[in-house]
Amino acid sequence: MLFSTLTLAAALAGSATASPLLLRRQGPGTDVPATPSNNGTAVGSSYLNATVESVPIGVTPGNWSQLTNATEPYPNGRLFIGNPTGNTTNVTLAWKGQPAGGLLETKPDYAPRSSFDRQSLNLGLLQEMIELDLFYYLLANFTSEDWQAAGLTEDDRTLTQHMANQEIGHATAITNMLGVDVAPKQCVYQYPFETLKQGILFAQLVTRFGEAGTYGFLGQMDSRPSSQIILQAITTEARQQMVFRQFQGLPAMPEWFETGISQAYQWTLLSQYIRSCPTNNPRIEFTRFPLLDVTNQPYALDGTPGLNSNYTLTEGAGRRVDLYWEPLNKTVGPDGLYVTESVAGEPKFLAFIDQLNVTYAPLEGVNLTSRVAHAIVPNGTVFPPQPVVVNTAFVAVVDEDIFLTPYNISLINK
Ligand SMILES: *[C@@H]1O[C@H](CO)[C@@H](O)[C@H](O)[C@H]1NC(C)=O
Ligand SMILES: *[C@@H]1O[C@H](CO)[C@@H](O)[C@H](O)[C@H]1NC(C)=O
Ligand SMILES: *[C@@H]1O[C@H](CO)[C@@H](O)[C@H](O)[C@H]1NC(C)=O
Ligand SMILES: *[C@@H]1O[C@H](CO)[C@@H](O)[C@H](O)[C@H]1NC(C)=O
Ligand SMILES: *[C@@H]1O[C@H](CO)[C@@H](O)[C@H](O)[C@H]1NC(C)=O
Ligand SMILES: *[C@@H]1O[C@H](CO)[C@@H](O)[C@H](O)[C@H]1NC(C)=O
Ligand SMILES: *[C@@H]1O[C@H](CO)[C@@H](O)[C@H](O)[C@H]1NC(C)=O
Ligand SMILES: *[C@@H]1O[C@H](CO)[C@@H](O)[C@H](O)[C@H]1NC(C)=O
Ligand SMILES: *[C@@H]1O[C@H](CO)[C@@H](O)[C@H](O)[C@H]1NC(C)=O
Ligand SMILES: *[C@@H]1O[C@H](CO)[C@@H](O)[C@H](O)[C@H]1NC(C)=O
Ligand SMILES: *[C@@H]1O[C@H](CO)[C@@H](O)[C@H](O)[C@H]1NC(C)=O
Ligand SMILES: CC(=O)N[C@H]1CO[C@H](CO)[C@@H](O)[C@@H]1O
Repeated sequence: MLFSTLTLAAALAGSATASPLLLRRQGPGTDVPATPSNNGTAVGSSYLNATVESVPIGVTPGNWSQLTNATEPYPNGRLFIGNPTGNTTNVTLAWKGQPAGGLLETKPDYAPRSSFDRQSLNLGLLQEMIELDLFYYLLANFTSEDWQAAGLTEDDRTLTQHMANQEIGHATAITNMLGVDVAPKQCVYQYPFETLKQGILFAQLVTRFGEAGTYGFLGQMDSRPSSQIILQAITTEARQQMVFRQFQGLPAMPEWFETGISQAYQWTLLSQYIRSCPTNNPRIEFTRFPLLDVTNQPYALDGTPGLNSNYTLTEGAGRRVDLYWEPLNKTVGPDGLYVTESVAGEPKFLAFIDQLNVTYAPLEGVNLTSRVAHAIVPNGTVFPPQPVVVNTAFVAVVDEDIFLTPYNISLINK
């Protein structure tokens, strides 16, 4: 869907023996003077004493009169500047200082409580383990000189090693939740890249769909204690995704909201890169849809590393997206144990899943024999002026343009 694997046939076996680098002490990189200019003493003043006053734009101190549409200083400003006119305060407490309600468990048990939980964690663990393999692979397969040629430093390699080590922590936590004897184990992977730049782009896309696939189910887990730990892991992975964006010099975060997708979409995107797993690994029960390939997708292979840029890959709204999809009933991996499935009728719309929104564009030029179509990226806002389709958008071919919101997005699979 996101990475043109259908056209990039190159498949590299993941190296299970990738030798880690020695993690050196954190410190200045080669471009940074070894001695801090402040001689190691703290700079700045105490944060406990206020020194300046800041008044919200559009009001004068002491006057909270409601803004009007005409006077709001920015879109929606009238929604959060002014004096509230209602009062919903409820003084019932659970204990002193703690409002009543919430779903706290005082003796949490960090284990799956349903098949939904277990399957979601199985999938999540497969995701952690490909990332673990991939990050080590990028270090083991490409030399310091390769990294330098891509504009990346020894510190960037060290950071990548650190991110691989984070995956050890995440995989350990999920394995403990599932039970060591029944948790899925590491597989053999096939990667669609040859150069380091392509590998970094791939790592960014992998962390992106891992992140989005997790946001899609976290709030639905029967085991809230488990979801808490997954939340704290996926937040770290979101930062990894951003690091890989910055390694490419992409805009750091053009979105206002991160995107959630269903587990089935995550599994569809992930499974193509898993060649073979240990025979007793649990079967993933989420649907493996036919992969969707965007055949005119631009990729950022000419960027230079940086914190942020204005670099735009696409024209956004109005751009034509060309599609090709796999057939149904195709035998697919890992190990040829899955087939592509869907309960959808004839393809009618392209769903753009991005930020808080699922927006649809009519499919044009549909050819069910060659399995191609195209659609135009829709123009809409999340909240004005933020466009809905920015950054890595997820797309799906669907038969109906049903209204969906972030919490019920997995209904799209039905
Ligand atoms: C740091 O220490 C050196 C050596 O004592 C001194 O020459 C320099 O002025 C100091 N720099 C600052 C910013 O205090
Ligand atoms: C805050 O400012 C007051 C007055 O200048 C000073 O006496 C006090 O020590 C300051 N407090 C802190 C924590 O810096
Ligand atoms: C508060 O602001 C409103 C809107 O600008 C203005 O009409 C009103 O006179 C102001 N009231 C005071 C007390 O300044
Ligand atoms: C102010 O904005 C709201 C929400 O967009 C709209 O419903 C209303 O008609 C607007 N009022 C005026 C006077 O433009
Ligand atoms: C809001 O309601 C609560 C509970 O009735 C009350 O204690 C509080 O004073 C009210 N606040 C205001 C600003 O009226
Ligand atoms: C206040 O909260 C308590 C505890 O959640 C609830 O039982 C009660 O109905 C609430 N009162 C109002 C007025 O909503
Ligand atoms: C990036 O975009 C901003 C806002 O449009 C603009 O001010 C800035 O000059 C742009 N940077 C470059 C390098 O063009
Ligand atoms: C998207 O819609 C906005 C607001 O209607 C409009 O200003 C903008 O030109 C549109 N962009 C495209 C690419 O159609
Ligand atoms: C897929 O396989 C199922 C079961 O073998 C069969 O009923 C169905 O017609 C097949 N669909 C396609 C599109 O080949
Ligand atoms: C659909 O694709 C097939 C296979 O490429 C081709 O033979 C056929 O002409 C196409 N149909 C239309 C309506 O373009
Ligand atoms: C996007 O989602 C937000 C939040 O639910 C909603 O307010 C907005 O209307 C949606 N935009 C579109 C174009 O559907
Ligand atoms: C250092 C190293 O292992 N480099 C290999 C990385 O992968 C490419 C593509 O398979 C090989 O050509 C390199 O030899």
